[in-house]
Amino acid sequence: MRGWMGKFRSLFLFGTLALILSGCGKDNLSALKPKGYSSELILDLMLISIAIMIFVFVIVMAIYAFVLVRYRQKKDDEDIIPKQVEGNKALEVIWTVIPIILLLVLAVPTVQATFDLADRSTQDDDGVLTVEVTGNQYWWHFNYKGEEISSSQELYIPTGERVYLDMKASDVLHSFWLPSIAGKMDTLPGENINTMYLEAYEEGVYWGHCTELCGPSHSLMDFRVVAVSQDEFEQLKEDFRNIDPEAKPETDSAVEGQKTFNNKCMSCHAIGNAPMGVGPNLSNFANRERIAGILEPTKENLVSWITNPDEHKPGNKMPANLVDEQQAEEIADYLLQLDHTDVGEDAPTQSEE
Ligand code: HEC
Ligand SMILES: [Cu+2]
Repeated sequence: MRGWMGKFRSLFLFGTLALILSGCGKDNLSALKPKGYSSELILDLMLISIAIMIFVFVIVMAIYAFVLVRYRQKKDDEDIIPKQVEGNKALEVIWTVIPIILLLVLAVPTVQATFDLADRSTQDDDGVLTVEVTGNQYWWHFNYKGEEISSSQELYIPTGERVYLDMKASDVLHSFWLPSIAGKMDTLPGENINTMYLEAYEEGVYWGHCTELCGPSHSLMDFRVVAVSQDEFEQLKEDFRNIDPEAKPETDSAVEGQKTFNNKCMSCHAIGNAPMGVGPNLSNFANRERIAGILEPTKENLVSWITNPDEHKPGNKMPANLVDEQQAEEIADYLLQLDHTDVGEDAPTQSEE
């Protein structure tokens, strides 16, 4: 019975572990597969500390095993008291000096990287982009400083150059975590602006999460960073500036949807460049990787979101039942044709394995 239970238990343990670990392999959400300057630097630090830990572990375990075997009590030795040693200068020097060296090997690159990641020396240079990031329960807003464009849930950046982020929160603490490009930075309510920078090496769509428990839908507070070439980024700015919120959609259903949207939804949402509202900016909504950061961008999901957002993100600040089912469908037709730029459409997305 016991044996069977034991076997079952380890099977269960390994099964669970395998499940948990399989969640760690997403290409575009992994600190272990860096695609940017900061994440590469951070991975190097992790590898140095792991190497040092393994080194210490192996040496200590080797000595431990050696002592266990070499100095164990032998058959006829019961009455013998071994030679008593009180202190050994050489040994003490060794086990003080070696850890100091190890700590230095760890400290020097860590301090260097800390200063490097906090560097803002080029932020005010010409042509350097700063994005003002705001964390909200449960969505992210991005305002491209001096560019007169803004976006929500999805941040567009050019590859191969530093983009600075000036970060804050509108309500409670959040944390912006973008493991494959950079690290993690808290966003604080109030006057304190935290900063970091992103430098993506490759074009692509990178996934991010909020990592500061901020309410019931904290775990659903996702965002995407779309890195495009510098030329495409120029094009994107142009396209975004030209968004006309009043542009007439092609189908009758979408035209109706636009009317209802302008009546019932514009108090919180914006299309085109506008200061941050109560809800996300929906410019270019049709190009989004996800609805509300989490849902596959299908019409069905969108209608379901519009009629009952709370079902998808408990506790979020969008009211339910503002419109009936048919109006929701018309609005969905309208929103799903807000396709104002081709930029980023062919950026490689996360491999779905
Ligand atoms: C009281 C303000 C408010 C009103 C009115 C409102 N919304 Fe929202 N809406 C929000 C907030 C806040 C969110 C973000 C929810 C979240 O992700 O936590 C949101 C999210 C959304 C999203 C997902 C956005 C994204 O970035 O992917 C859609 C789509 C949406 N709303 C559509 C509508 C429609 C359509 C209406 C009108 C019927 C509407 N909203 C009315 C506040 C509002
Ligand atoms: Cu959050």
